[in-house]
Amino acid sequence: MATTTIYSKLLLTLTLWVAFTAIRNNLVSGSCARRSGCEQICVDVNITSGEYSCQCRRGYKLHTDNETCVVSPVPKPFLTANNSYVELPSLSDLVPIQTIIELTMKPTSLDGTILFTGYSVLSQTADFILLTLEGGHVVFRYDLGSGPAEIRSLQSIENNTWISIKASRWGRVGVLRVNGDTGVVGLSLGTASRLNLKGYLYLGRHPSPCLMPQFASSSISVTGCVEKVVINYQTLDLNGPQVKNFIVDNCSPCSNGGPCQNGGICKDSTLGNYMCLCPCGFNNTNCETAQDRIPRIAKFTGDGYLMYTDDSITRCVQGARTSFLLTIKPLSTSGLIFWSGQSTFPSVSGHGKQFIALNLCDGMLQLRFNLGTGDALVNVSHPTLFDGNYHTIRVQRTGNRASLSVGRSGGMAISPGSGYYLRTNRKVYLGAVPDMWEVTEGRYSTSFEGCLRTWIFEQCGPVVMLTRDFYVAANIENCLFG
Ligand SMILES: [Ca+2]
Repeated sequence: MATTTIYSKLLLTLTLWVAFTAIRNNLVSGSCARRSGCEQICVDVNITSGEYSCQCRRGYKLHTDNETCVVSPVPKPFLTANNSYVELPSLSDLVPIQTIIELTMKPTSLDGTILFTGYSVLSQTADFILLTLEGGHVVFRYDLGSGPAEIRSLQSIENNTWISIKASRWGRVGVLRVNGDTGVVGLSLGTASRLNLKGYLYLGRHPSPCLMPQFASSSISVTGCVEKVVINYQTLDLNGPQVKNFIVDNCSPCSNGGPCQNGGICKDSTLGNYMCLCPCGFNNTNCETAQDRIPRIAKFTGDGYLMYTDDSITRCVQGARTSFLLTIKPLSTSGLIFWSGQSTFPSVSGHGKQFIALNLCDGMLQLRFNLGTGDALVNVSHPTLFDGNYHTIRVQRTGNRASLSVGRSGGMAISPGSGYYLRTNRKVYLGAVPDMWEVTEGRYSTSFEGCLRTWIFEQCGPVVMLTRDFYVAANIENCLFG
């Protein structure tokens, strides 16, 4: 009996030890766990190579040492909708004789309330201050109790550009300056000369526009980023503890499409920075430079991609067969060349999402696919793939059997399980896929660098005009000596 008890205890101890070791090994398996100097957040980039990246919490940004976090500028409010507002403490009696409002913003609409404080039908005083945009003109209205002043800017402002407004009054006399112009002068009616304010100060719309004076013709909020509000030389804290926000976002370089021109797509990168994905035919930081002609041979420089949705292309990729020839000139030894897959992770199957991908990995050409029953991989190395010439890659899949070849090198693989048909989201990418790490579930993180000359679907579809038949083209340049 006693022997059995001791044996049970030993077994239990052993089981616990095995379980503990398994958990511990699992915990320390990532690069972050093994070695990380990250001050706040560490993210494993590539567990095999030990690559990791440091990130910082909101309100901080990564120092140039890539490990420590430094306090970053507090985010500014972005009024996103016609009923957005930021509620700030009352100015009360700070501004009775003189009121100087300096406001910097980037409006994304040309009509609406910018700033309002004062009068409501509930308060005892008629005094108010109101700044609006009306058809692109800044209008400054105020009432000291005996009738309003209305001062309208001469110039109209442009949408989505930074403007600075300086609206001041001294006694009944008011001046409105926009973007440092010479200004327009006005005078309030009657004899009242002191501004007696009650109630909150609002950026954007008053939460109850029906309580505003009838002069406040605009019951909607202007939209856009508010950078700074200074009242009588005191900068207001737009993120203070008493501040309330309603439908307000943070300003970012990509707010409202950002600075990208000619249809470029703005992507926020690290805090305060952005990247423009330029459509075919345009390049430079903000896609502002038109290329002489749309490149016939697509050059990828590490941040570009082409996306196709045309049925004539997607039907040659998904289903029972995938078959195409792609002529490439790689300029770096790693990067995703081709991707088509499902959008969402099918949590039920346990085998990851379905996809087919062609990539370069340290000089090795790889074809990887998953038909819902596990990954299959073909590795092919070709001695002259990086000789600066074009090489034609052949990809062929019939059901669960696929082959990859370039020149005289080739290989094939059969995917595990019973999967036969490939289901994708009917999008086919060349060069990269946006949010690559997440979309490919960590399989790929590097974009293709090099040139793609031709893409031919054998036995299936068309000769694709790479730079004509796309649905989205981002940062594609011309391969000049292609
Ligand atoms: Ca008054």
